[in-house]
Amino acid sequence: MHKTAFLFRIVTSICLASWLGVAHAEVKMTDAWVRASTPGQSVGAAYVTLSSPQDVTLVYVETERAGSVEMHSMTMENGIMKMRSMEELPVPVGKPVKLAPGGLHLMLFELPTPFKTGEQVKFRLCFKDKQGKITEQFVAMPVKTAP
Ligand SMILES: [Cu+2]
Repeated sequence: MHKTAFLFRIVTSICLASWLGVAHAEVKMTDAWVRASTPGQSVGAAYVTLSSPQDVTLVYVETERAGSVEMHSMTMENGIMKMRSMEELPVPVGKPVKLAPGGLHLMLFELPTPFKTGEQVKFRLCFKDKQGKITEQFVAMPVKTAP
C-alpha cells in the first residue's frame, strides 16, 4: 500500500467523521472514575468533569472494557428518574460539565468483565470544535465503589 494512503487511513479511523481534520487535545478531564461492578453485571457507569478552553462537543466515547458507551442525562419526571441517551454533549468554554451520580453520566454496555476497585480503565473521547474538527483524547479512569 502507498505510504500516504496508509497514513490517511489511520487518521480517518481515529474518530467518526474525523475526515474534517484532527486538532490538538485540550479538554481538561478531572474527577474521572468508573463505578465498580459485580460479575454478571452487563451495564456500568463512568463519570468525569470536562473543562474546555473553547466551545466543544463530546461526540463519541469508547473503551475496550465495554461493548458500547453512551452519554446519558438523568432527570426527575413525576417522581421517577429517567435516563436519556444524548447524541452529543456540549462543553461550553469556561463552564465545566460535571458527569456525576444522579445526573449526566457515561453509560457502559456489554461489560465482558467486571470493573474491580483500584484498577484503571482507559477511555477514548472525541470532541468536536465549532469548525467541526475532531480531537481525540485519552483518559484512564480509576474504578471506585463510590466517589
Ligand atoms: Cu444511563
